[in-house]
Amino acid sequence: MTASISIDSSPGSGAKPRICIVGAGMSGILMAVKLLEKGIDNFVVYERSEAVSGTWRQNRYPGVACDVASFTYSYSFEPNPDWTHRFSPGPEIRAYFERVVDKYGVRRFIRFNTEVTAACFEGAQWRVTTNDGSEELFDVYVAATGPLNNLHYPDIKGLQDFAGACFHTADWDDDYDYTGKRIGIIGTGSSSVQSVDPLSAKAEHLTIFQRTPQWVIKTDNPEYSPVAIKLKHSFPILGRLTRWFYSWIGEQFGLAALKDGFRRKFVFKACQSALDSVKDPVLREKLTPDYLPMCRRMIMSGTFHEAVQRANVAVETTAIDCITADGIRTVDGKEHKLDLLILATGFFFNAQNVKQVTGLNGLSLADYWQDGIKTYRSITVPGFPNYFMLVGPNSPITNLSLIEIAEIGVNYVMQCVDKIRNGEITAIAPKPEVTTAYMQNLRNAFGDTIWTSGCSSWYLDDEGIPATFPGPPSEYRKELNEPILHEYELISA
Ligand code: N01
Repeated sequence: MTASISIDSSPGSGAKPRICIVGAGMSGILMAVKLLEKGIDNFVVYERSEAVSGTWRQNRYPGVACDVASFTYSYSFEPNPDWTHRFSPGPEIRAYFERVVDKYGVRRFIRFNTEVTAACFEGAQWRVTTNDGSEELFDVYVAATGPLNNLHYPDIKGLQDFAGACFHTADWDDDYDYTGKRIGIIGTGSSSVQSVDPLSAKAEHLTIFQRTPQWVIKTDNPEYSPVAIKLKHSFPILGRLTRWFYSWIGEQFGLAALKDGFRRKFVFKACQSALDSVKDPVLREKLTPDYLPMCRRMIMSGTFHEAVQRANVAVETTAIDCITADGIRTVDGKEHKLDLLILATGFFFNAQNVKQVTGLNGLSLADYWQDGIKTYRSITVPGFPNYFMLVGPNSPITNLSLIEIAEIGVNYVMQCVDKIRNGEITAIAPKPEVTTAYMQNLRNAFGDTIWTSGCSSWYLDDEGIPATFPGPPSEYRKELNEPILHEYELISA
């Protein structure tokens, strides 16, 4: 395909800076709304799929829901008194984002089915290439690609040989009717735990293949009554108070990960009491982790403990030997015959989703990160001017509302955009030495957290480099309150 260069072809004024947003999920939509709020319409949102809402478009498995309360998992400027549950189901969240996109006039800026395949900083601009071979120039690049959407398929012998239906939780086959089927599900993370109840309610049998048991907190998820919804419409303060309360809970989780004390005891007790509700001691033993609660991401579920005790549900803890045409063989030689195999095996963390990002001096992001991901305050990277990551690596994504994190990031990017508009800067990239010091501080702080207490998780990579933020959200908010320009190199054309 022949490459073509077109500049300023998007809707918009053509005024500088021209902004590229990659991803029309929660954070990309937010970025677009905030630009439009300031009267900036010179931007493009690239979306590789045919629809908005990112993770909520991609994850359609039975039981999918947010494990963060809906009143915090919504934009601060767009409260939704109509949430039906404390933890609303995925389709409702997706509908919320669709509504926001239309209400704020974002849709016309989105290029659907257009994947950014490469981005290269040249002169003082980003040359962005898309899958149709076209190229465009931008002053600012905002990666709104989300931390968890590159599907991880397990490397298990024989996976291709399975003759039944097989799909990943994040690539659900909506047409497949699992009623009366023998189902196997590999993995015990949030996606698996959320789907155990609806799957087992219809399946002939469900076997959960568990490699590592997880701590699951029992969280009731009542449906809000029409009266409660009406009250929230009449008194918006109620929604704000609920939001504030759940943000406060998030802060306590962040603090509990840092320090021993009453907060941690409270969380430990809540996990433990959920396990106590499992009557069969053998099953309880299987489900009991050998690491501390909160070391991995906590799982919230109001249905799991009851569903896992159903007669048609089994938890298999013997390691998988291979997958056969008929099902799964465990290392003890036992054959598990299956009609449907579900891979609830998670994602690759924070791959940035663009195959080739090239910054100053031809350095690729992949090469810069080959020894581990390094960021400056989660949002920028040395050598990659005006490259901003929303909910980037090292942001506090542990059981907090990602929307709150994205709002902090967007506020920071908007301040940088303002500085470009008023001529204060052209392009900025964090100083390498400042970034090195920042990462060292993160590592040091991580040593004092529960996340290093002896478990493997995506919070730390193989080199022990933290992927999340070792502090409560309030501290992160302070860190990204405003850009500290002397910690940046100013780059001109
Ligand atoms: O994936 P996971 P997830 N053989 O990575 C197992 C978010 N989320 O999709 O623990 C056998 O947590 C793996 O085993 P082990 C949330 O942030 C949010 O459930 O590595 N097993 C593990 O059990 C979450 O953290 C919501 O030993 C294999 C599982 O697969 C993140 O998404 C809802 C294996 C993967 O668990 C990911 O959750 C859902 C193998 N070869 C998800 N390979 C909300 O509500 C992997 N596993 C917002």
